[in-house]
Parts: sequence; structure tokens; C-alpha cells
Amino acid sequence: MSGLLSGKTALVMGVANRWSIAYAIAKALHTHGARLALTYEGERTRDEVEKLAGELGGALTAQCDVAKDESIAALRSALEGRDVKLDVLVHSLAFARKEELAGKYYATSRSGFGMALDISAYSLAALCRELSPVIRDNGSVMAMTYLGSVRAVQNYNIMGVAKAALEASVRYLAVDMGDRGIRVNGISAGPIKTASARAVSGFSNILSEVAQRSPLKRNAMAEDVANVAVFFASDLSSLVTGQVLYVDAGYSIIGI
Ligand code: 0WD
Repeated sequence: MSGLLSGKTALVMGVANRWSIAYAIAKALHTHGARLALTYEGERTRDEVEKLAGELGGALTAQCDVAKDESIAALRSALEGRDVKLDVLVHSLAFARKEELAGKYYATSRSGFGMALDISAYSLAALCRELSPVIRDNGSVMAMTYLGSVRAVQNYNIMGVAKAALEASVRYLAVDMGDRGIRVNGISAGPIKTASARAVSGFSNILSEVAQRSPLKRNAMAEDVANVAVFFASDLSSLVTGQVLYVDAGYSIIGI
């Protein structure tokens, strides 16, 4: 343990199981000395998240479905009730209908568009606003994003549009929160095999493309992303805000 994050408390949102990027981030933050709180979306993931919290030094757990204002308000009350103040907020969650992660982007339904943008992008603004009273000055907020925000990635479709909104939100929120010294950044991860990723049609082709063409010739692992999350959580990134940092073996810089 480096102690880089000792004395800091981090709320990590988006753990569904052991393969979730959020779990790797939580583990790395814990290793570097942070106290943790984890949220689970609902009853479906509750047992698993509570079990994983036990492995991470008995992290606090609380329910939060970011699609519901009352659930975000309840999360804030749960933190206030336990007298928890946050130094770090990790947003590692997204949702789009599986059938809209294949085929033509223009086939996206109005309701599917709304749902993907609501859960995957609006939620970051809602969380910054509602949790702001429990986030300490000079804290750090980070959100997970993907290259499909700035390039047309086959089948990523509506999620790419949602990630574009998320990245723009990172910049606006960096301005909103900057007066309290709170930084807001995005981490653009290379493709990693998780439950969400498998919902994208042809995901294994994306993995092999990155392994062959990226400068570093390998895929990202959740641990690579988690190490960058530690940097953003720590005071080492104290003057970095509104940025999107790629953790993708360099794939995003490749042209022909
Ligand atoms: O290749 C990848 N896996 C990449 C993922 C590359 C680049 C970025 N990302 C992003 C994702 O878009 C997401 O923002 O990283 C974040 C984490 O994704 P993940 O770790 O790949 O996926 P997963 O383990 O499935 O966790 C996402 C979780 C959901 O899991 P399930 O599988 O149960 O849908 O997001 C949570 C949920 O637990 N989630 C919600 N949490 C609260 N409220 C909600 C919601 N309404 N909807 C989904």
C-alpha cells in the first residue's frame, strides 16, 4: 500500500461484479489507502456488491439507481446519515438497450436515445449537483468513457452519442465545480471484456483490432484503467481538470 490516498474517502458507482471496471478501480483506490463506499443499482446486484465490499476492507454500501432522482437523493441521505464526506467520486456506469448496440445508428428509438443519454450522461451532472454538499473542497470526480464518442465505432451507436454528451458534461462540470477546487475528468478506456461490453455486437472483433493495431500491441486491462483512476483521485493530478485521458495502448492516435 502506497498511502497515496490515505485519509481520502471514495464513492465508486458501477460495480456489478468482479469484472466491472468499477471493481478494479475500487480495489486500486483501497490498495492506495482510500476508504471506500460502493453503490449497487438494485436488488439484482446487491448481494454481489456487498460481498465484494467485504473483500475491500468492509466498504460501505448503498443503493442508487441513477435513473431516479429519489434514489440519488436517498444516496445523499445515506452518506449524510453516516457522516461520510467524499474526496473522490467515480462514475463507472452506462446503459443502452442491447438491440440498439447493433446495426444502423439511425434505427435508435426516441425512448432508447433518451434512456441511454439519461443514465449514461445526465447522471453525472445529477450526481455532481446532488452530492455536492457531501463532496469536500479539492475533491476529484471521474467518469468512464470510450473512443466511440469521437469516432464512429461499428455498433457502438447510441452509446457513442451518450459518451460524447458525457465528455462535454465533464468540461461543463469542471467549470461548475472548479470554484471549490473540485476536478472533473474522463478516462477513455480501451475495450475490456465486461458484461456491458459484451452487449456491443461484434465486441471480440474490436478487441482483436486493438491488440493488432495499437502502438503497445495489447488490450487494456481493468487494472491499467484503475491505476489512472488512482492518479486522478490523488493530489498528483491537482491541476488537471476537464480532460479526457486515453488508457488504450495508444489505439486512438492511429491513422492509416
Ligand atoms: O470496454 C469496456 N468495458 C469499456 C467500458 C470501455 C470504455 C468505457 N467503458 C465504460 C462503460 O461505458 C461504463 O461507463 O466503463 C463503465 C463501466 O463499464 P463496465 O465495467 O464495462 O461494465 P459493467 O461491469 O457491466 O458495469 C456497468 C454497470 C451496470 O452493470 P450491469 O451489467 O448490471 O448493467 O453500470 C451500472 C450497472 O451496475 N448501471 C447503473 N447503475 C446505477 N443506476 C444503472 C443505473 N440506472 N444502469 C447501469
